[in-house]
Amino acid sequence: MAQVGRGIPRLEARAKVSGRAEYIHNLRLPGMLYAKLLRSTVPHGRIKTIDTRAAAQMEGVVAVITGEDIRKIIPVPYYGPAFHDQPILALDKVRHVGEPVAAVLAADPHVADAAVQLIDAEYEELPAVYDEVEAKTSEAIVHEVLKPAGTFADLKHLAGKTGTNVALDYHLRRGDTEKAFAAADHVFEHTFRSQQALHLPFEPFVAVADPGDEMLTIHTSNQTPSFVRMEIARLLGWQENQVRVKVPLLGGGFGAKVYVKLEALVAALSLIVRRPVKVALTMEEQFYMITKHPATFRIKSGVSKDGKVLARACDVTWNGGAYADIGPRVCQKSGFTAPGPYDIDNVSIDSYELYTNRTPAGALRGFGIPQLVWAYECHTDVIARELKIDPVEFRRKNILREGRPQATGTNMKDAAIEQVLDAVAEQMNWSAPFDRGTGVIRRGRGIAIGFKASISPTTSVAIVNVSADGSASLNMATTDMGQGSDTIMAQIVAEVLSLDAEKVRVMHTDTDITPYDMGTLGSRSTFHMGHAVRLAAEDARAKLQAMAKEVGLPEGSNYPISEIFQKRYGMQAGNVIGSGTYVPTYQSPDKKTGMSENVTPFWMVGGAGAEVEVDTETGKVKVTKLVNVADCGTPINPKIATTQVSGGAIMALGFTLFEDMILDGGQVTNASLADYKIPGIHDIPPMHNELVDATQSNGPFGAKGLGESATFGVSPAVANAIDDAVGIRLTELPMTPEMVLRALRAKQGKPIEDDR
Ligand code: MCN
Repeated sequence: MAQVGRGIPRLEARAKVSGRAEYIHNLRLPGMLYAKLLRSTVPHGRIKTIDTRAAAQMEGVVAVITGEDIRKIIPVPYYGPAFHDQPILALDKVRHVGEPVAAVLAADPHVADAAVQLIDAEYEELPAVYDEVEAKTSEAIVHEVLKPAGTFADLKHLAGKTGTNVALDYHLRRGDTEKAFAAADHVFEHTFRSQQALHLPFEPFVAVADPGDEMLTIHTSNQTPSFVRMEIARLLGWQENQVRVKVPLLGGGFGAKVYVKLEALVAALSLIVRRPVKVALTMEEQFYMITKHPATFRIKSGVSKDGKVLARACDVTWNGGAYADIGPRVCQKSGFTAPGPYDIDNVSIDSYELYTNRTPAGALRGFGIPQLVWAYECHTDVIARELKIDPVEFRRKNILREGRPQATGTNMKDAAIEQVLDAVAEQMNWSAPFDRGTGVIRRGRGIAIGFKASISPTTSVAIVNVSADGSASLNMATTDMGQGSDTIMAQIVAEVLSLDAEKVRVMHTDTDITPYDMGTLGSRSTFHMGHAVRLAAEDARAKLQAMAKEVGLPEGSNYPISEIFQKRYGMQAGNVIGSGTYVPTYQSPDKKTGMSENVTPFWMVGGAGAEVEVDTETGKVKVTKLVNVADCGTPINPKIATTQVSGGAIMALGFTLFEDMILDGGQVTNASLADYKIPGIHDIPPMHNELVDATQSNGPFGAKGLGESATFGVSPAVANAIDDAVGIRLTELPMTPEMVLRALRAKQGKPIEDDR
């Protein structure tokens, strides 16, 4: 029976609903201490003193540790995937409110918490900058010196800069935009902004470090265990094999738990006290760890009178916060898709990653793409309306089709953009008349489409171990954070070895036994690890076939695997081990022009359609229908794949209508789930979630990534629907009732006075 394409339940479903599934928050080790953190109260300042005496004297406190204590065992205690800019605990300076400054260790977490209150830290405050555009010219410099990490092939070009807040600038030039703007019948220019928001996995960040003899084990809720091992070994000056990283299931990650988060801290603390140490953040502390980039996007298009986009200039400024994390990659990888999935001959892109004194920003489900689609799909809709061309027709006219070059020069292949657009339009019943209402409640509808390149080049390695009874287990470092990777990888092994997927055991990451993977991020696992797993299973199958031949079984016969082992070893004994490594081909963009003939192994495509009701008296927007369509090539597990679409869309709906990290003088004023609202069950509209019938020709079994695709189009689809309903164009996220009402009143010539 075919295993790929089966909509089987998740392999771990029973363990999850019965409470037996393994999570780090439940882990307790003998002699383990809990660490609680003192966090900076100022957004930017020089550390004058940290008085830990009172805390250290409190009964039950084992140690109080500062950055200077860490420096004694790790002389250069800075980490990061792009720049080594982040200290394990603040050193010399603090750069955002909430930055960890000191840690108290105690066997009782409540004692540690109470002792934290006794630490007295004094700072000399420095001028701070919060806005990404202001940061370009601000006198306030967040980092005096920058040291590129040099870890990843695609970030090798990062330069150490001084005297500026720019972490990375990326530029692309194609054709001649200025000439094309001059020749165009119409030129449109808009600026869109998006807010700082949070991942908020329901399992907050947590890690435990357990020191051994010249050896350290880290148990962590993390999406990139192989990187964690490398980075901790680098910090300690150890060999990789002296660090063991174990990752069980995650209660969500959404990009927050990539690279090093708490791991360097627990490692350092545990090595100082020579005992296991756990750091488990509260929900509130998540506001100070990692966020979604706020962005300002200036977009300008030259359009012919019949609606062909002739030129587009994109200027995107990303607010990376206090530490770069993976922001430079967001700036570049997402930056080059800024003109949208459109066939435009003349394009210029300038994309800037800025340091500011906010909580750092990194990867959040979509890796910058939702911020871009928000801008280019609102802009596209305004143009279509101004030119009185139907928004679907306008997009069809300009869409990037198979074989045509994207802005970078890479030819489009297997990107079902038009199919996604058509499916959204069909599900929205676009060609039928639409009742916009007449009274207080007005109705409207809108659509949007977006696309994303995959991160490249990256490596995945897998091992398939076939036992003598014919069962198989899979060793890989992909983290299942809820997206269903364990299940679909088992399906791939089962497909190749003609087993039932339910019989394949997937080992959770333990870097002592699971081989390297770049990370569970950028929706890369199904494609990259999927290939590595397929290759490992094929390798095992080839070895089994060779063994069958060796014991004299006729070629092509379908003897059960267990019988081949029986014949070979005379009993139930032995193993067959297959391994597979996958690295796609890639050409890095030219430094000057930003061009590349092979910038990504596949394109992800997602589209959304929204119907809304706008209450013109209160500004409240109710989404009454949400259509989400994505192209994932072949779905390996159509049931789980569809939940990826609904989950992504609901998350995006939160960023569209509610979620916003509010800052006042650098202080986050809504750092709790009481004040920061994510969508509840009542906010979820009737939804239609669909995967188009497509194949990724270079993908494993025709598959490619999907985990982020449904986040792309929701915000602009809702904004376009609001415009359709009441004729207002919102340019900032989230679109709260207050924003809507202000815009409505401004349109009526009765603006609400600003009392903020
Ligand atoms: N899938 C499939 N067939 C395909 C593609 C995908 O069946 N052709 C299904 C599989 O169940 C697969 C899942 O979709 O496990 C996602 O696959 P893929 O797009 O390859 O993404 P990754 O496994 O690399 O997961 C990462 C991706 C990202 S980047 C974020 S962020 C994210 C996401 O997936 N975070 C999630 N989905 C999430 N889902 C949950 N529940 N929780 C998160 O934190």
